[in-house]
Amino acid sequence: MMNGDDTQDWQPEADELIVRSKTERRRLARARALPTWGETPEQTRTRRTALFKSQALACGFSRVGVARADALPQAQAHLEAWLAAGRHGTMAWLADDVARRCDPERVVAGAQSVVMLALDYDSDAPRTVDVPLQAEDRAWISRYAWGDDYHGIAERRLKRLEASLSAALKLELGEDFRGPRGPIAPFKAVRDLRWMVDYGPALEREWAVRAGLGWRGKHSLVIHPRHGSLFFLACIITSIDLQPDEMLGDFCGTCTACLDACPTQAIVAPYVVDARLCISHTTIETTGAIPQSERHLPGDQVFGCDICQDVCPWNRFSQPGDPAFAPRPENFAPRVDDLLAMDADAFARQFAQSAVKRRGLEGLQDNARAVREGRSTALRHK
Ligand code: B12
Ligand code: SF4
Ligand code: SF4
Repeated sequence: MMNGDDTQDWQPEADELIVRSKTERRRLARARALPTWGETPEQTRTRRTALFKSQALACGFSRVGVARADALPQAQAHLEAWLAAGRHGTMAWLADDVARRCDPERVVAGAQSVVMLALDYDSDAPRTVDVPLQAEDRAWISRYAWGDDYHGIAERRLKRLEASLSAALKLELGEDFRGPRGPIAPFKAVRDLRWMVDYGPALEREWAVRAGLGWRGKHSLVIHPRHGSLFFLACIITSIDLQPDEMLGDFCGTCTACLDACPTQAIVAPYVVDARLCISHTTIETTGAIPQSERHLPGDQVFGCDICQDVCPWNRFSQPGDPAFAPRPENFAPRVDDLLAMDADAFARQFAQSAVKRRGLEGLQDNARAVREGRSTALRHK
């Protein structure tokens, strides 16, 4: 497969493909991802699936899986019940346009496939449960925020992936490209391929499970049998027909370690998290100061929470992930005093690249105060 630059200066003449020899045509077809004459629809699908997957890995994603872009009526019912119970807390945006979130066709006209991408972020650094945080007056920043913010990393890689797919496919899809519901304009990435990470209109875990990237653990996160759950997800919805992957089984069995360990009982039932009780919500999603009624929730966690994943047996053997997420030493279990003494410049220096910047200096210091209050009063939940 050639990359975009290789194909840019090549324009087919009207009868160029006809006069070339069969071998030459095949070579060209392979090189430029043109459909080989005589290729069956199944072969085209297989070839395009291989293209998506190889390019995704080449762009730096750890794993990739494909699901059929079906509507998700059952997931929609679950989501609506979850929202109706108010479990989304302050994240009002999650209730916007629920139908769109549960039907890829509403995101990309003629959607046929959902491509799910994983980005591993584990490291050799210890788990929450192994660090004597209180003894040293330290607080926990979630593992996902120790290195670079995954939104920026994933977006850059998704843009590269989109560019390389567009370059490889535009010649063969070109003017002839039709979606399943009638004509669609010539291949345009915005129309026929839309990527998103985190905040887009897609239930990423539902798709990841369907795309064979793992199963939904009882803590609600997706777990892979060899890679654990410490990976981010990104998503591409496309009108291109790709070969779906097999789903994996559910290997939680009778284990309840995450439910038992959650200090705030936020996992209200297997697979269901009430965000209002989840420390991650309190310490990341709160705007301004944490309300009085919630100040007992953070415990030792000053930003995000890893407890339910750190006790999960499937994370015991996970390997260090992408170097972009390697921990910066200063972000690992910082001292509460240091956070409270921080000024705007120090905050920018330490967290400019990290997801922590989202909470802002004042927010982070309010989180740190809540940790301190919990330690000095009977507010602690454990
Ligand atoms: C909102 C949100 C949160 C909220 C709510 C969490 C939650 N469990 O829903 C808060 C702020 C608490 C949160 C916390 C975290 N998050 Co978050 N979050 C999201 C976000 C943006 C949307 C999730 C969503 O739609 N929730 C609503 C619920 C209802 O959706 P759902 O769980 O998918 O819904 C299905 C199931 O609940 C099921 N269902 C509902 N009821 C029932 C009942 C039964 C019986 C069954 C079987 C099923 C079932 O049906 C629903 C529809 O399929 C996603 C990104 C995305 N766009 O998907 C990231 C995402 C899920 N978060 C992620 C991460 C990493 C985290 C944290 C680990 C961060 C941290 N260290 O602090 C924690 C983990 C907390 C936890 N245990 O869930 C990753 C997960 C990666 C993975 N391997 O799974 C995601 C995918 C972001 C990303 N792009 O990587 N998060
Ligand atoms: S992230 Fe923390 S608070 Fe939220 S469900 Fe997991 S253990 Fe509970
Ligand atoms: S801790 Fe146990 S129950 Fe929870 S997700 Fe992991 S294996 Fe499943």
